[in-house]
Amino acid sequence: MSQLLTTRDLAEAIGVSESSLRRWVDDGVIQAFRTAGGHRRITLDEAIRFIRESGTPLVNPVKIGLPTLPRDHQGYTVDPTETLLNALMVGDDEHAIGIVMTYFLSGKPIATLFDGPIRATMTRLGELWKHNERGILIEHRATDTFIRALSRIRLSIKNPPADAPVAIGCAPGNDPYFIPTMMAACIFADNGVRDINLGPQTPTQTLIHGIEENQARAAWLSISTEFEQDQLERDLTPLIASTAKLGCQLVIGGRNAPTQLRKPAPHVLLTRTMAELTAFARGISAP
Ligand code: B12
Repeated sequence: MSQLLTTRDLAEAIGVSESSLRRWVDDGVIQAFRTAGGHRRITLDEAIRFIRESGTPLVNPVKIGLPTLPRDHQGYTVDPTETLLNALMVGDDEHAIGIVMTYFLSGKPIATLFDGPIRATMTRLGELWKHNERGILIEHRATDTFIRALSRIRLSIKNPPADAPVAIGCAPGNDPYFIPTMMAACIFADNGVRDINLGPQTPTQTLIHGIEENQARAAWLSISTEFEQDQLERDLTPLIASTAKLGCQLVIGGRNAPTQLRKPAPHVLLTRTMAELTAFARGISAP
């Protein structure tokens, strides 16, 4: 997936004429370089950036080396969870990442990819260890594959401008789950908020330092591990107090996030999906 594209490849992928595409290259709308023979070449990452930012539909992904999404017998695209599962079961990470990237470029909001096929695939793989002795191997390998796909998605989203509001977040101490906090970072960046992802196993105090240091307007906490109620309260209490003092909104979500707080606080939002996080991020970035 690191090949260089010709102007014809990209033109055919997005259904425009090659002459329009050459013009966009020459006007600097698409970054390209020239070979020794003077031919324009475009990196796949640049093509992905252009397709997303311009909102141009990807009509023929195969032309840029990406797989097509699965279709039903009438030709309509269908949920790619089964295709992802099949690829991940046999360790075909390139196909799995390709499917994720094609979906990402299909024009649908990224929250639908995160709450939909990626979550569904990981949930199904999480059941495997009960029936299949290779289950844990497959699950760990798939986690790595999705981490790589999400990195690629994040790199394809342009960094919001330096004066955009900042959101910082993580999974708490003793919570090793990487994928959901990466998703949250992508959601913020895609909605015009500068994202700082501190990753899994992050002590509460570290998040508080990060909020202070970056004057973050929002913080997210993704809780996947099942914590004792008392430990969770102990972790959350200083975070809720500090965010209130610093004028920072706090959004808490994840499989094992609390559904309510003992003492509700107006600046804290408990929510469950990346679709809801998208609405929250838009509210943060709105002037
Ligand atoms: C991968 C995985 C692991 C990996 C994680 C690797 C990594 N670095 O990320 C490792 C190997 C570390 C692991 C360990 C364990 N795991 Co595990 N794991 C999983 C698995 C298969 C996938 C998790 C995942 O990434 N899902 C994908 C994400 C995207 O889905 P999600 O978390 O639901 O997130 C969505 C929403 O919750 C929401 N969301 C998430 N965060 C946020 C944040 C905000 C702000 C918002 C708004 C929304 C939001 O949006 C996301 C997209 O929709 C799950 C299966 C499952 N059902 O999830 C089991 C699973 C969670 N694990 C399980 C178990 C048992 C364990 C272990 C106890 C195993 C062991 N014996 O050691 C340990 C416990 C570790 C711990 N301290 O908690 C069980 C838990 C059962 C239960 N009681 O709930 C599960 C359900 C598997 C199963 N079916 O048995 N695990």
